[in-house]
Amino acid sequence: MIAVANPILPGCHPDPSICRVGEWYYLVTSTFEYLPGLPVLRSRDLAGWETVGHVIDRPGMLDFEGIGSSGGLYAPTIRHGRGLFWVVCTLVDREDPTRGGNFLVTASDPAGPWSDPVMLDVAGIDPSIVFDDEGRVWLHGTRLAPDPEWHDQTEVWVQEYSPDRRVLVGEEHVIWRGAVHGTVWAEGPHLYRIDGSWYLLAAEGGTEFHHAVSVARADEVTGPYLGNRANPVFTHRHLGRTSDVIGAGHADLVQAPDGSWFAVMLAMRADDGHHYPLGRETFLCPVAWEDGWPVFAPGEGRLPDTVAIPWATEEAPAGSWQPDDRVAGVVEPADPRWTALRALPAEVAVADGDSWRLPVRAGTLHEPSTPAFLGVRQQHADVDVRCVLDVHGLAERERAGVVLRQSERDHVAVAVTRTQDGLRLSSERCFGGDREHRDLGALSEANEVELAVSGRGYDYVLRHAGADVLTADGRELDASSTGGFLGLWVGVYATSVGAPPRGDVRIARFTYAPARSGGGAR
Ligand code: 6LW
Repeated sequence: MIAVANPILPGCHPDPSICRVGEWYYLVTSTFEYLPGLPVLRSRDLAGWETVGHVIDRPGMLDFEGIGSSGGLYAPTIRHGRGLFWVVCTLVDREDPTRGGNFLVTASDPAGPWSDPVMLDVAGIDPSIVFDDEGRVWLHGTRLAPDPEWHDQTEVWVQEYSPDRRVLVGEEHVIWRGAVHGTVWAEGPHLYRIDGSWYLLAAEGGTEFHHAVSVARADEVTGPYLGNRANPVFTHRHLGRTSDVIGAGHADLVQAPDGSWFAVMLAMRADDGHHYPLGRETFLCPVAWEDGWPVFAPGEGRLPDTVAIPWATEEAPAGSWQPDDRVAGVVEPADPRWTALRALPAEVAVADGDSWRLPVRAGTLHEPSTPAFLGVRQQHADVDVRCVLDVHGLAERERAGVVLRQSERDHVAVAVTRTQDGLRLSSERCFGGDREHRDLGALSEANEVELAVSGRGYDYVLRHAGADVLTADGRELDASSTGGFLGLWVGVYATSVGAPPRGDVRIARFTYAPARSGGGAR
């Protein structure tokens, strides 16, 4: 038996969805504008998780061109039924609602390959899928109410899906608008068939501080759904701002082989009760059934710091995404943590032995293009990310550096630019789209430069050759200040700032090291 520390997936892993097939649990989370999209993690014990693949991992599966930060891939659902794995999800363009939409993919192996997406002709977000006793497939999801009684009122719909015709069929039913009168964003719905009843689990209150979980029950999949009198059955909002974990919600249920139940859900570690630079993370919560209803964290009523898993015997396996010293160190090109913006890492960079060669691109970090960028999630509040860049391949007026990124509008960076007279160091601070670029002087000529980003709670320092260059306040870069849905990423970028690109930069070494074991914000 081991006690699993929450969050089970630290760093930006929001909107978790889980299912179990035989002895394996599978889990997916949202990835927005980062690719590969929708990591599929598996575990045999709910304790150690390893990435087995990504759902969106081939060029051209979906069009991310121009999709701004915190658009892209929203809350996915993973299920197994009719002999297949199914993932339903939404591609969101916040600027252009006519693009993207809800889609469905299937795979016989959750490691992939996943099918090309089948686009679904239904508006909204947070789709989910359930199979009835006859094997019929029911899709459900959330959308803004067409006739709202209050702002941001949503409704949950359910409709049958024909796997043969690949379309929604039959009548659509609106089954839920949240448990609380006046609530915003009843969303993230999941339907379950349990002991002869239908259960609806849904988030409400919005995915921030007021997030909550409600549950309802029906005899038929199409309703009517009767809410539990205890709704919302789980939330941290009543704990106030002195709680170091806030925003718990968007839960999904799973049953273990021994009959016990668990939920995964998102929540944020916020030392000051407001700000969470690591984003929305995945937490595990024990669930009991009482009088036909699920009780989350029974007897405790809040996400536990640790969850006892009777059958877990091993710590996280190597290569897991968990805060474990064994994942510290060099992040090799084959590491599943690498992501690029709106394109796959292999579309923007070339793996060359144990380093990446990153050809310069004209795009910068400021616009929703596909820049030359490769980065990883910040998963620990206290962390040191160091990289050695070989800049001898940079052409004149080209720049390469490290960035601590929330979005196009919000990031800080330190970079090296090749000029006629040699290399120059510069810094960039972007908040709310306002940019401050500073030239910091000439550097002595060298092929390799060492740049670093260190975080200690809310305090960030960007360094060159071990010397502090720039500081940043994580409270100004987190989603509660900037808007959006993401945690911070640390990456390398290269740009010719609009000019035709000619050169490249080599990421000779990139290390990610938690600064203290456990790595938590608390
Ligand atoms: C997710 C939805 C939400 O789809 O945030 O505000 C979205 N609510 O449940 C992105 O994580």
